[in-house]
Amino acid sequence: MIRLTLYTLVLSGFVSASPAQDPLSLNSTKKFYDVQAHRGGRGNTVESILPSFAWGLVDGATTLELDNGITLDGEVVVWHDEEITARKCRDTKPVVPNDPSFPYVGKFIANLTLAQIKTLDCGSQRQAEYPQQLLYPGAQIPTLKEVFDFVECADPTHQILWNIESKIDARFPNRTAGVRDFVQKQHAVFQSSPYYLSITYQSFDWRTLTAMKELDPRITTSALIDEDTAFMPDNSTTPWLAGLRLDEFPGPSFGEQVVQAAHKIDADILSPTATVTIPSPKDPSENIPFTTQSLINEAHRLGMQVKPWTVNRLDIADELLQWGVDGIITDYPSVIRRWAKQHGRSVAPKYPKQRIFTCLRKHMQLDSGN
Ligand SMILES: *[C@@H]1O[C@H](CO)[C@@H](O)[C@H](O)[C@H]1NC(C)=O
Ligand SMILES: *[C@@H]1O[C@H](CO)[C@@H](O)[C@H](O)[C@H]1NC(C)=O
Ligand SMILES: *[C@@H]1O[C@H](CO)[C@@H](O)[C@H](O)[C@H]1NC(C)=O
Ligand SMILES: CC(=O)N[C@H]1CO[C@H](CO)[C@@H](O)[C@@H]1O
Repeated sequence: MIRLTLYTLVLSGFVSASPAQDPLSLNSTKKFYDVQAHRGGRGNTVESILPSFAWGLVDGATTLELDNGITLDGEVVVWHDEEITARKCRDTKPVVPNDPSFPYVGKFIANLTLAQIKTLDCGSQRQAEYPQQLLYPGAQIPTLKEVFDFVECADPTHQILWNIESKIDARFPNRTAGVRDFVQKQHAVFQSSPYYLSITYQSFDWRTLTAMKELDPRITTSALIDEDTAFMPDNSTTPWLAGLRLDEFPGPSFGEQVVQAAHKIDADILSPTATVTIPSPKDPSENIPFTTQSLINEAHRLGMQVKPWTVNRLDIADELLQWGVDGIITDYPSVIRRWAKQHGRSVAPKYPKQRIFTCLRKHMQLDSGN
């Protein structure tokens, strides 16, 4: 009932203006080259905790990129994985004595309450692939609202942009919340935030993108895609693309088919992997990059932007820039920012460090039992 009410309200009252005519959404996009700090900047800090986003601001990101999961009790949390893994998080104590769900490591976010998740220490372990990560022992998985509140403290004039993903599993409905829960719960947090119109909504599961557009056409959407979601090895229809099959689009190239499919669901941005090659659909003995010049040209022809991920190598960034990409999602925002600047792009200002860390101290909740 609550869901229906929200849905009806939004549809009836709020959503008549088109995004292009909305003066508030204008400052969101065109000012700076879009350097996106992936999970806050995973190369520099352990991912997705408040300090990750602090460093994303220090490093002068244009956009903070992050993922959302939905807890058992319906809270929107900022975490990439469906499951709490021992590589990233440690149990501290059960939330109540003899909690049958304890230990929480190894469980799905969708099967844990926020209170259970808040006992986890997810700031103590440096990932082997990112040896420069700063650690913040005791740091908790934040809710989306906590991230917005902290960043607003450090960015009171709301300059930062957001790219927020629904981490829904299109293959296994029992591992995450469903489409309706994701879209409605994320939208409620977006709408009550001062950053409402500075948010891009991204997903590999294109069902959430179409559902979000239907609920609120003012939200910019970005279609994520890679070799695991574009097609299935057995040629069955992929569960990720809202029922679409790339081979049903005219192309002629694979990249053009990807763009045409994303355009079909009215996505504003296409966000393809830029770090893998795939066997060429024309000649499987040859490998082609997933992101190509023809993909980017076709997107621009259809009025879509292209923002690939996760680009940590400047040779790849150089090639993408030559092809005209509109932004880069990276684990190293400071590196991509100075590279963009060297290439004559205007980049976002760095936020005052002292203010950021004063806000961080105020907003960070360390687990007192740890
Ligand atoms: C755009 O920037 C102005 C200040 O320059 C700020 O007041 C406003 O809230 C921003 N708009 C959004 C949607 O964040
Ligand atoms: C989800 O369902 C699959 C079968 O569809 C089953 O194999 C798996 O154990 C289930 N997982 C959970 C977490 O319940
Ligand atoms: C894959 O499936 C599609 C439609 O179901 C069919 O048209 C196509 O020929 C198939 N491709 C291969 C390589 O089997
Ligand atoms: C999303 C979700 O609720 N997943 C699973 C939680 O755990 C039970 C089993 O303990 C599963 O049946 C659910 O599907």
